[in-house]
Amino acid sequence: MKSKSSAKSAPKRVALVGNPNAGKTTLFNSLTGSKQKIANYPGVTVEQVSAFIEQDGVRAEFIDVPGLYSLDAVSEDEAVAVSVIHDKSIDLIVCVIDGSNLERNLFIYTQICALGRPIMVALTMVDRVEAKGEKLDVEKLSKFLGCKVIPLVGHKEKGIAALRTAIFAELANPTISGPVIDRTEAILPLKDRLNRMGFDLSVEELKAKIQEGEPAFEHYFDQFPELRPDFLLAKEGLERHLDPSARYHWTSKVQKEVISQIKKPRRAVTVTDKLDLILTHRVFGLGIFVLVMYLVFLCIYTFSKPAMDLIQNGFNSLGGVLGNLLQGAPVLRSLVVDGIVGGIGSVLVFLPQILVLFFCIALLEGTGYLARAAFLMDRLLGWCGLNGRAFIPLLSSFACAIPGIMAARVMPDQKSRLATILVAPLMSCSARLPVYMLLIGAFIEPQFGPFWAGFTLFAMHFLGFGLAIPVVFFINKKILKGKRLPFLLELPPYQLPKWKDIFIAMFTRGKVFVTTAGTTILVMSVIIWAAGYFPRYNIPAGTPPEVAAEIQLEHSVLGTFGKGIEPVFRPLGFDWRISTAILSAFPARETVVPSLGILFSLGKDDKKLDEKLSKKLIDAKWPDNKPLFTPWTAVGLMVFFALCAQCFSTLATVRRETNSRKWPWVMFIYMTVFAYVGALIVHLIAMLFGAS
Ligand SMILES: Nc1nc2c(ncn2[C@@H]2O[C@H](COP(=O)(O)OP(=O)(O)OP(=O)(O)O)[C@@H](O)[C@H]2O)c(=O)[nH]1
Ligand SMILES: [Mg+2]
Repeated sequence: MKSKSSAKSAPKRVALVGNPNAGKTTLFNSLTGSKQKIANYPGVTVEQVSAFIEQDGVRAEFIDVPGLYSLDAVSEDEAVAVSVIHDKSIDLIVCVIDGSNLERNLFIYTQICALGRPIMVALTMVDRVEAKGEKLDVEKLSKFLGCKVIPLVGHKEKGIAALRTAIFAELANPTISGPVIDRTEAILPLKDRLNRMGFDLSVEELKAKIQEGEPAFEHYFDQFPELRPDFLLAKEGLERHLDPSARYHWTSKVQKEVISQIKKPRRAVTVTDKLDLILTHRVFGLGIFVLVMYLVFLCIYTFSKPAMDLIQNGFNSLGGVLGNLLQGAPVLRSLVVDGIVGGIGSVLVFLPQILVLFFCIALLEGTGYLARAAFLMDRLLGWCGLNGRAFIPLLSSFACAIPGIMAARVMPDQKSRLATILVAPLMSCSARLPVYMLLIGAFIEPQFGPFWAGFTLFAMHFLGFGLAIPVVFFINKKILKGKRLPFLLELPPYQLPKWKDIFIAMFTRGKVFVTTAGTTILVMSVIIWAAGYFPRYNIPAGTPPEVAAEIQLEHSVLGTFGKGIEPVFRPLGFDWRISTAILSAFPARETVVPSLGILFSLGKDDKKLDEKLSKKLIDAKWPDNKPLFTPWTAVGLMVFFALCAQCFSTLATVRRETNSRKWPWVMFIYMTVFAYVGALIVHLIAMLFGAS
């Protein structure tokens, strides 16, 4: 049989550890074919991730961990990495060291080495070393470090094969680390004395005896008081926690020894400094930041149109074909055409926008601009407790609150972390995008043109952010009384976008969006459809189909329920259909789109199948024949969705991250109140202007 013996033995475990932003995840993805998030700022990876690969019959588990600067963990993500380093079941530690920042990156290496674990080094960013006009002597470095060193250009996969081979070779025959900084010198005086007294002990033997802490050995020096000072010196020298200055001294010595300037730096290196003069400028920097954000929303609005139309037409034809096939079975036909195809289709048409949004965010994260944005915001808003460390989680919450809330793990201060978690969902995530796009496309753009359409989209995204400022201020002052920690975020060098990383970001999020459409939204659509279709009402023959559909819907379970809750939402200017759609969106916000779709088209004239949902909303009427939606109603509904906490997954994530039931409730209640009051204010303003 071909079965390999190794397949039965436990897989070997390999951990990739090192400084934040050193390129660990880039290596992890290349080695294992995974699709973990990569971006150009410290603190991207916040949890432990692993994947298995096999080479020559040896199976190995590769583990990617959050980055850390030293073994003294202060935040939760660092604690994860430290526990992996101390985990005795790890067979090999691959210390990932950024060659262009050698001195600083070697610090953690000196600490790991003192643990006496199997170790090797992956030296990344050698392309940046070259760009600086420097030459790094890899062999010399390997001698200093006392282990194997593999030079790499992570994102170009240069050196990956060599790294893989070296890892498996080390697994078979590991190099055990010892302290790289020689502390045995402290033993020498004692050794000399003992040797002179006729005790022939080597440095190693003496070291072992002192470190074992054998009482008999220590008492021995009571008999020879003149030896005691030398013994204490040796003991202290070996045991003392080597202070950081000694480590820095060593790392800077190594840097000087292995790196030499051979050429002038390439222009690209100085570009970072020049760009930062403008982009982190007190005034210009902020202006550019606002402009960049505006451009992002303009791109989302304009670039996705053609793809959207394509998907829309695809779903319409699918509905048409299936409708014809199921001609003989009206219930099934309505379920498939109105419920399933209509429901999922109405959400999936927004996939292009989601992808454009993620493209833009990945671009900002990948070039290194996001770290600057955090820096700017810290300067602007530090006073209210939104410190710089909070901004990366908040800025990524514009994509999705869940990774944003998890990214708050990098915050060492638990109180600020909680405050950040509580406001993260106020940032307008991608799931709100379909809601905005539908309403802006129907009520803002046709009447006010593309400029105001882009502006509205921008304003909806700004709203939650603007509200987060007083909320954090209040939480910090009144509830948590948090203190402010100084903001220290390393600003990584700017770099050109790495298309592969951007693709990964778009792909993963696109997948989540489509999966949600195929699961939660599918289920909710079917429920809404069924509640609107049953029970069948006896409509007198001869009623026009449009009116018949209306009567049926009003007498269905959905209609009865909707009319029941209408008074709650009536002050916001919403009728029972909008109210029902809002409630149906509790599991996931974007469900409101198919719900509106089903509510406004169920059983209507089939010939209007290819009519857009926006058209149906425009045509919707109050019983007194006034249009249901004015631009104000649309804005009110958007404000509601910008502020509400309708995302079950987010609440579950908050429950997990805060380890309490209280905080998700606090979040849900305060956001719902905000949403309601926000929409109410919009409606009152509309009435003031006589527009409603
Ligand atoms: N020029 C250059 N860039 C690299 C190299 N390896 C990685 N990068 C880039 O460096 C940035 C950081 O890479 P990541 O793999 O996310 O770093 P990480 O160590 O996992 O970072 P954390 O998860 O934050 O600890 C990304 O923008 C990568 O594209 C390299 O060898 N050369
Ligand atoms: Mg990472």
